[in-house]
Amino acid sequence: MRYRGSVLSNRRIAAYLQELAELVALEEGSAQAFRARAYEKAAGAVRDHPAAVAELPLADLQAIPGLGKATVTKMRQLIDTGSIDQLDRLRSLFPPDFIELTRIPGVGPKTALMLRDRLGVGNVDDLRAAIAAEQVRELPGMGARSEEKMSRGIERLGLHGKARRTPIIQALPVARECAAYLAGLDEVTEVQVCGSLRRFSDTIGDVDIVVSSELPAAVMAAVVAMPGAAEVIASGGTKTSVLTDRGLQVDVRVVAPAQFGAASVYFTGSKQHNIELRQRAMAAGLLLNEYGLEDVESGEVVAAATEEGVYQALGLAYVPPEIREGVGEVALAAEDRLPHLVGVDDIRGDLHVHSAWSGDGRSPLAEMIAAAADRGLEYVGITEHGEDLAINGLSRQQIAAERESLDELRLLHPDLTILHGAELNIAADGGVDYDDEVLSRFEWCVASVHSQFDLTQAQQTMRVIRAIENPWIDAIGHLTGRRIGKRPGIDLDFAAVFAAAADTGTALEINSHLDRLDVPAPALRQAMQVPGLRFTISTDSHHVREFGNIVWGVANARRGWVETDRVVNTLPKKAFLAWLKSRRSRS
Ligand code: DGT
Ligand code: CA
Ligand code: CA
Ligand code: ZN
Repeated sequence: MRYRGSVLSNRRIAAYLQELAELVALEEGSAQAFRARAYEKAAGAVRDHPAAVAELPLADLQAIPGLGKATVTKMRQLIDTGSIDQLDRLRSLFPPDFIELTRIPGVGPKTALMLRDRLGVGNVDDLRAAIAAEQVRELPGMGARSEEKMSRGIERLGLHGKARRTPIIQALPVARECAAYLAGLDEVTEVQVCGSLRRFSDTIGDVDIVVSSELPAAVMAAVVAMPGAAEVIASGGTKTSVLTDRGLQVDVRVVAPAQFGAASVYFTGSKQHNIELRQRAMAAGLLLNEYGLEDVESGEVVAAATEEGVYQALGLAYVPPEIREGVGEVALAAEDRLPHLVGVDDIRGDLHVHSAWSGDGRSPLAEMIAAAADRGLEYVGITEHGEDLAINGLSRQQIAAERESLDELRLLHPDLTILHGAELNIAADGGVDYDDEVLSRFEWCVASVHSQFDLTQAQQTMRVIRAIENPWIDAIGHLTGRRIGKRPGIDLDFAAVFAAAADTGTALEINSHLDRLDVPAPALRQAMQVPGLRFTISTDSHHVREFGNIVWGVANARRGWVETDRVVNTLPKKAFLAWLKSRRSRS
């Protein structure tokens, strides 16, 4: 019998297995980490399996590579009953509030358990109180410095009180689902996601959606009944706020179709951008609000239906949403001197791509390359992990074998230039994997920090600059190593790093993964002040599906005011290869 008569998708089953892996790791500690890894691996296998695994007979399930016997038993239970006993037990042992503790730097699973057993700490707020009372320093292995490190981590992650913000990777799918639901309503004419999410901020306070309709009451009723709305905070004639089951607030506002543009401008913000628009309006004898732009004296509406119309009537070039932050863009728009922001269509190559040769790669090399070719890319850098990365890295023998297999793939895809490269690991002292002999044979090297996130700013800056100065390294991958909302980035002297990168012609990667968006946008704005500094925008794909993430990297670059001519993978193939050659012969 099947749970509620519906078939569980592979994605759902994989999510259960992933959660199981995380909780098992918490319970068992590092000694049993292999069990957690087994579930993690199984999750990947299920996610990537072409057929719906919930419909497979037991024997076929067991035949899927990556699925052990114990895992298959758990999956059967899930498919038949809708839950897994072990998972239920672990969930009650480790509620989400408790797990959140383990994201704080300096609080591993062991420490979190000790905090709970000895001090009754069950969530981040409890921990803050315990730190304030100087109780944590009394525990074995802890001290005043551990307390300091934990409270800094709590601040930097934004894990406290009202300032709690949702990482964009969680907010975006919620917003998309809500927007799709609203767009499907008969009464709704147009839908626009606004607020910080449209500006592509990396964390989101709440989701703002503007819809246009002639029948606001019907729309508001539909919002209250929206699937995924766990609680209604407030519902009025034109605005309804709901909370999703994960605690994210969604504000939906309805306006008449004739006012849709003005409302979209107003609720996209930012507050400071809006203030500057209103000041400009006032100076011209106009009044700007969420209903439109009108002439103060005559009361006549000058613009309201479209955003373009509103900006135009204010004498401004259209300001792309990603840079509506009130940091100088309005003045530039008035002079028609807005930056020429990089666009998705400008991207011609992807320079950070893994395949199943890497331990964490999920699609075979041939499929990754075919996918790159299908996307119409002119060049691709295959960058498997260097050998210093435990489990995932490649030995010299594997590198040689991969290089050989590329010959055939190049024949299959004559229009795609395939660079055989690597993603090297920047060690604490700034050194990288392999020796010069191996390094000299790579055609493209990215180098990234994957360890030692807690060094001092001086140490981190030194290690990254040493990598930048390494003649074999063409680009620095995900510069800060942050995972938004989970791990703060390494502490860097950006000015020093940017100067070194400009000097050596080493590019800085803008990593597209929604969890990373690294280099962060504020640092990009700073980097754009440094003449000669170049960027790559790459996906860091581990699966064929991830090439599409390029849109997020580009959006983040736009938010950082990055212009097309600064991004080397917007160059046509010939020009790109010439750039690469010139920077490689410089060393
Ligand atoms: P968030 O939600 O903290 O990530 O940031 P935003 O920018 O989405 O801010 P939010 O949700 O408070 O407001 C949405 C937009 O509405 C904001 O970008 C600017 C605009 N706005 C302008 N004036 C006002 C106002 O007086 N009240 C509110 N609620 N919003 C305003
Ligand atoms: Ca918002
Ligand atoms: Ca809001
Ligand atoms: Zn990496």
